[in-house]
Amino acid sequence: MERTLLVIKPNVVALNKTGEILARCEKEGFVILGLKHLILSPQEAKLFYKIHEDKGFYRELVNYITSGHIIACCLGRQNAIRYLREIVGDTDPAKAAPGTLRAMYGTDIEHNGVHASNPDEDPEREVHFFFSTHELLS
Ligand code: 3AN
Repeated sequence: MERTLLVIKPNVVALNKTGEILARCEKEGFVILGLKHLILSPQEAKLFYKIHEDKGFYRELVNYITSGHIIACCLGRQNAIRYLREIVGDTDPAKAAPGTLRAMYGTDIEHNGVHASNPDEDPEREVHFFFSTHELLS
């Protein structure tokens, strides 16, 4: 079973949509291996998004993800990394296919509702950013 990371971003958590999203993931065959409710500090957020530090939207990205409680969720499934990206949809909610999480819960490209690990950006690093080994079901 492969692992990946899903983050439900602050405005979606505030809308009380966490259960709905986790139920969708389970329905899609994912197992919840780890689950955490937390607020990132600006330092932690900068580290998490370090790969984007030279982008024009970096400051806004850090401001958004630190603006309230988030849910970090480690999900397991066969082909988890690519399958989660499929159900999350395009980075821009306006371009995301109907029924994808970003189409359903995102408002615009800066506030796209959820994060899913990118296969090219070390999903295991992202899982371990939030969870130590003993916190995860194996
Ligand atoms: P994805 O999350 O789909 O892999 P990335 O890695 O290109 O997208 O971008 C990381 C995050 O940065 C996105 N989830 C989105 O919140 C934000 N972002 C990406 N592109 C833009 C943009 N052009 N303007 C504002 N925010 C952006």
